Amino acid sequence: MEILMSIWEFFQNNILTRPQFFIGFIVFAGYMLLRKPIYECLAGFIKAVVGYMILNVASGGLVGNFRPVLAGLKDRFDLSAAVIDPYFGQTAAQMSVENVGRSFSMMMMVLLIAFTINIILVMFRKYTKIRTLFITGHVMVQQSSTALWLVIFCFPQLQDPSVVLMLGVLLGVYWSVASNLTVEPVAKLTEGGGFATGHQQMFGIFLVSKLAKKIGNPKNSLENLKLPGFLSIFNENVVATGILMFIFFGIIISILGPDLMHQIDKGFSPKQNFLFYILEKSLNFAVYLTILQLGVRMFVSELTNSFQGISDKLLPGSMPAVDCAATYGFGHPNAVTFGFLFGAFGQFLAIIGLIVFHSPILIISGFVPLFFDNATFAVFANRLGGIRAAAIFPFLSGMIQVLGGGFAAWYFTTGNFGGWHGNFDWDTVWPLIGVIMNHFQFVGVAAVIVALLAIPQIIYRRNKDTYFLIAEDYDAYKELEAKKQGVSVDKVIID
Ligand code: ASC
Repeated sequence: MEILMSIWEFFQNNILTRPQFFIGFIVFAGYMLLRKPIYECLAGFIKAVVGYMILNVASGGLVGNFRPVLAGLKDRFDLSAAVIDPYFGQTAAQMSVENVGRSFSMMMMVLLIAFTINIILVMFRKYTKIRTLFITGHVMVQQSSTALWLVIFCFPQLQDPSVVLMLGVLLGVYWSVASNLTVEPVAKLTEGGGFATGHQQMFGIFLVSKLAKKIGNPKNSLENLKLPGFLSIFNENVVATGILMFIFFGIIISILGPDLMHQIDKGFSPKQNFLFYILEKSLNFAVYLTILQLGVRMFVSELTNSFQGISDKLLPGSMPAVDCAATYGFGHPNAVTFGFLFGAFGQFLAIIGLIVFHSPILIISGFVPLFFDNATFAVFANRLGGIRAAAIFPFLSGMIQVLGGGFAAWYFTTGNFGGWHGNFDWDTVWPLIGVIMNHFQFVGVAAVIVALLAIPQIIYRRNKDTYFLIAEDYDAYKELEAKKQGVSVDKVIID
């Protein structure tokens, strides 16, 4: 047992929570299975690892740069408000767990069990219909933390081993089922990119991809937008992002004022002019988005090529579920910015609503849900429902994030410690799971697990002929769809 635990600890510290290596080893193994020469396997490993690390630089830069700016609003207005952001949520969950005298270190065991459950469900995919392995390590840590508090909140008497076991199963089932929901939307967006999304808004991606075509028209997408006159400069992503963020963060940073900014941002040198500081900070957004796209392209192309080896020989019809940002390289670059801004409108409107209606809890926007969830929704929505859908869904999502997150921070009391997880699934599906667990106790947990496991079964039953094919061989899937539609492959409509 002890040896097993130290192997797990090694794996967890060096690979699981460093997804670049996880992806790198998957690429290496994939190329080996394709019988590529060893030097090509090694080259693939390095490109995948470096690509993922570039993505990390970008998302870390975005988060590090802009999270304090939004959270600063709380200090500026002296609010006792909860920040809806997974980093704040993780801290609040840890403080909640420790506040009732329980050990937070259980979280790591939860991670082990949940990950094992995911592997088992994929191994038995013939019966479970689960095609995805969730490998976004830092997100898994955040989710285990919040979910640990939910279980302790609902079952205060339950002993540690039972907490770990029950939550491990519940979370493992959620990772498997939710990431599996993104297989079709991601495969269609990326034209067989060979991955799914394993992040914090998987139910949201599924919903958006089901509803987007009902709301808008893919012909009116950002790709086809022709802006007249001077507005045409907005067609260029760096320009559009730069200008929009200068306005957006210009307003927020001006509200915070230079004194507070000096306190919360050590990078703001006392010698720097405030306006130039705002300009630099805002344009950083465009810098990181450009870097992000570069990293994504690099690791995704390696993953796509190499995963053929794994899905041919090892786990047919399976794929890795990775960071949501991996999809950004496959949409219009402006969709990402668009989603962020409309998400912000939705969030701000809902926050005003909380103030006006004297909500028992106040919420401050967190950067991670605001940007990463809504940018992701816009990328999917734009493909299927054009600009209209890319505006409406992030806007609605923004409102849902504040209202659902506000409810959760109040109901599960993490608001007392200043935060809640805040990403889309954690403002919708998880508060619901929590309320069910709280009311119906063990029966509730069992019902949730059964309901979750039924989802892939239902989807499978609806698309028996293509269910595994779309994950295994996208070209063959397209051919089959073309045959069904009675058209040639280049005319087939995949929506
Ligand atoms: C998260 C989180 C991040 C970002 C990043 C996006 O949920 O914790 O740091 O999203 O994964 O690329």
